[in-house]
Amino acid sequence: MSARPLIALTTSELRRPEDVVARPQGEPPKLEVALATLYPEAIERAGGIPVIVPLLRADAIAALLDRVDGVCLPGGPDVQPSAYGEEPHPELGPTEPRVDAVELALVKAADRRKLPILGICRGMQLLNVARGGTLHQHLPDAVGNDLQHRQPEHGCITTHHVETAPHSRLRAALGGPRLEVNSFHHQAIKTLGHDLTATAWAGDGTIEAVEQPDERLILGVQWHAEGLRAHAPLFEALIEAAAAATATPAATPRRLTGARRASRAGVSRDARRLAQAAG
Ligand SMILES: [Mn+2]
Repeated sequence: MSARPLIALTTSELRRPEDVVARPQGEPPKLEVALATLYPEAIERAGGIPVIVPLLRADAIAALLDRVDGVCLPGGPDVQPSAYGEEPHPELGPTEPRVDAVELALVKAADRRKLPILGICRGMQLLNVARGGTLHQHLPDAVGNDLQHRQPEHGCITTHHVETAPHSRLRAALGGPRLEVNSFHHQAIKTLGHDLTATAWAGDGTIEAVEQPDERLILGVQWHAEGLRAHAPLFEALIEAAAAATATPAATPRRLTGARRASRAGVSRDARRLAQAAG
């Protein structure tokens, strides 16, 4: 049986001590990383093993990415506009520049290693910024308020639809030209980053999904796919791509025994690490 792919799952939210509820028998409130459990659950259900990534220094990011097979970027706070050369808009939400720096470095390191990436909500926006794209800091300024992109309903409820591009991975994964999605964002992609193409749009023209139009799986969706069971195929696509990226066909002929296969895979992985040591 082949190894289950390891997926680096970043943590984009920090909870300040003043935002943490003190429990009578608990530890005193302190700075915490926060991540909805829906993300690791979706990765595990799709066949991967989530590796939850805290704030790391650059050398640790490189060392981590040498050992994982794919990346998932979750939702979270607004991206600091200085990351794409803009001044803050009055409606900009709270930002976490330290988290931005770690995640932007992680995307660039993943790109150097050609790892598959799935970005969700902020994750898609961050992927776009890492590739040199820009964001609408407050979407109503660009498209008005006819369509509610910040729904009050629970994440398992869909509130608007998107039209998908023909021949896109997105349409292939989820089927059909029209998808029902949830929506929890007040920012959106303004200009696309390099090697990204839009593959879904809301009725008001908002870009709701991006991908890289080549063999490598780079997928971003503006909605919270981790909360929609019908969108599990997006996580399955990530795991499949991660498994394929790690497999080295020449090193794993079918007739090898399990032990020899593991040993060969170890050798090829070490070679891959050496080759990528510069990155
Ligand atoms: Mn939306």
